[in-house]
Amino acid sequence: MKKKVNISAQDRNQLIADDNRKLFESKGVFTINIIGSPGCGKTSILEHMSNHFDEQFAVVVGDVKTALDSDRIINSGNKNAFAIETGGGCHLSAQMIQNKLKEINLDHLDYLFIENVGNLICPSSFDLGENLKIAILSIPEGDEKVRKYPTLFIRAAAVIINKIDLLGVMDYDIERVKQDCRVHNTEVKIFETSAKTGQGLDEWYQLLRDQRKYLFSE
Ligand SMILES: Nc1nc2c(ncn2[C@@H]2O[C@H](COP(=O)(O)OP(=O)(O)OP(=O)(O)O)[C@@H](O)[C@H]2O)c(=O)[nH]1
Ligand SMILES: [Mg+2]
Repeated sequence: MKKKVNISAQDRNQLIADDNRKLFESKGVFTINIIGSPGCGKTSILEHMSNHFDEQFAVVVGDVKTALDSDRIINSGNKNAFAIETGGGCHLSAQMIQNKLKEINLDHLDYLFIENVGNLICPSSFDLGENLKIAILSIPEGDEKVRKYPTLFIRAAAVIINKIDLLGVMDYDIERVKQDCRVHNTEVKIFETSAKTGQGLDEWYQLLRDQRKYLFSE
């Protein structure tokens, strides 16, 4: 008789994430898990990419409800955008991504961007099979988020500080925020961007190209 093996939800998520990653890598798709507070500018940056990042990419957007953000991305010119409604869940899981992959043709894609549910806590603990986890902060959120929500910043390889166009009108100590990020990860790459003006996004796009080249030249 087969013995039932109980594994935790986290372990099960990890097994599926590893399968997702193997699939992405076998197709040459570099995958990015984007995590940040509600309203920090995740979708706005992806909209900017539709017109300025000259590579083949698809986007999966997780929200508790609605397909508003994937519709925005489609309207900005990238037809390869897909919504996942979590129905209440505060983060995406590897299983949700695996299910959504049935609708996405990975052949000919260079990148897959996953916009996680707006939240600084839960999404950071669930691997989706990505090659790069990035955190997005924004100036109006205040400059203590890295100190208050460290889990994400321990794991993120890159941090985008968005809405940099608002720096002059907010009390925001950007140098201290960068120091706070480096306490958790001395190697972290930090970008100052504005999805509104496009400032700093070319540097972010270059990092994506460099990282993909590095992964697939091994
Ligand atoms: N001034 C300024 N506003 C921005 C910038 N980026 C985004 N916004 C605005 O911020 C608001 C929220 O932006 P979204 O892109 O929807 O943020 P999000 O992180 O995708 O939000 P959720 O999906 O709800 O978590 C919108 O009104 C954007 O126009 C920026 O760089 N500068
Ligand atoms: Mg969004």
